[in-house]
Amino acid sequence: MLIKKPEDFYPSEITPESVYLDRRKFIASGSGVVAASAFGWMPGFSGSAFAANASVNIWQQKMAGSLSKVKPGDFSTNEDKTPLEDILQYNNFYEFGTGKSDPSKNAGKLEIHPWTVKVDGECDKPGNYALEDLVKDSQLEERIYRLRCVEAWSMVIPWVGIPLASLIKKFQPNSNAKYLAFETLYRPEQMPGQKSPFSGIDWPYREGLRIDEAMHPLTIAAVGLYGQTLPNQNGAPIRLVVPWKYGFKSIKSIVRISFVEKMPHTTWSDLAPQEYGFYANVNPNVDHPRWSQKRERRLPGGFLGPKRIDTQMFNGYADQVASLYSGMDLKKYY
Ligand SMILES: Nc1nc2c(c(=O)[nH]1)N[C@H]1C(S)=C(S)[C@@H](COP(=O)(O)O)O[C@H]1N2
Ligand SMILES: [Mo]
Repeated sequence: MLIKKPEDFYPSEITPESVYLDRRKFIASGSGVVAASAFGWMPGFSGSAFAANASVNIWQQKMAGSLSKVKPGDFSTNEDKTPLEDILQYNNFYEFGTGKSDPSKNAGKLEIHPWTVKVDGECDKPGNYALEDLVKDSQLEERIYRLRCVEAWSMVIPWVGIPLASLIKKFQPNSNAKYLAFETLYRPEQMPGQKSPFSGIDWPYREGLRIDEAMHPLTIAAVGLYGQTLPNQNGAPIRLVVPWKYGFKSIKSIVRISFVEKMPHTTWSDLAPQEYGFYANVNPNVDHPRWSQKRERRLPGGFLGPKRIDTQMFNGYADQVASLYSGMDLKKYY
């Protein structure tokens, strides 16, 4: 199955009524950010879809010290942030199902501690790293970024993370390392979407970046949002965030990072290469074969309906990243 085209989910999943109904469910078990920061994400919602899980609690406790020292990072937008409940309940995470509300329903069982990231390939410090050791002596930063999905909706999310470049430096890539390849966890017992034939995906979910893209100061490894550890449905405990690219590049729940010489295979361009390229830079001038990319629907909608805005070149980050692609034909390298 392909990523849904906008008409497939518009407007049924996004009418103010349905957002309101979902929100009621959410608010019934606590009140948004306040509940979340007082009790942590999952415990605050015990008895609801956001079931507590011991591994989540352990990870939150381990991260509490670093999260209390988050500093504002560079490049943050001052646009209105998308409310927490929308970020928690409108997700793409096919490991938990293809529906927008499947991840919030199904991701509560995912165990995120202990978590190991395997680093291999063209680098001098390969190994199996415990996530806490990777994050331990890093200064966490808040980055309020636009997230633009290829399906033509967008959010503004206050991530907490570390520049990916600072992680990469620890692994000491050698001169053969031209690309990075990333893999998501494969654990069908806790990820029901991996048992279902409907996605068509050859698991694990894979993504990749050119090394200069990976080292760019905008690229982060996110470990939190809204000041807390990452909710499971948003890619706990660690995910990539590449804000000038379509959302599918920002791979969730990473367990492997490989330094490679050749452009790696990636999930969506393997599934439908004519629709999803390796670069996947946000570009209003290059339409998806089945829909326009000129505009986007910013979540949440207003009382009168969806909020539609123009899509910006490189998702508004052209000043920072356009030089990475100088001389490249972006219609060919989409
Ligand atoms: N492993 C994995 N990562 C993934 C996806 C996925 O299905 N599996 N979906 C991608 C897509 S299409 C988008 S738009 C973003 C959504 O991130 P969010 O749910 O945190 O907003 O995650 C991306 N990362
Ligand atoms: Mo997406």
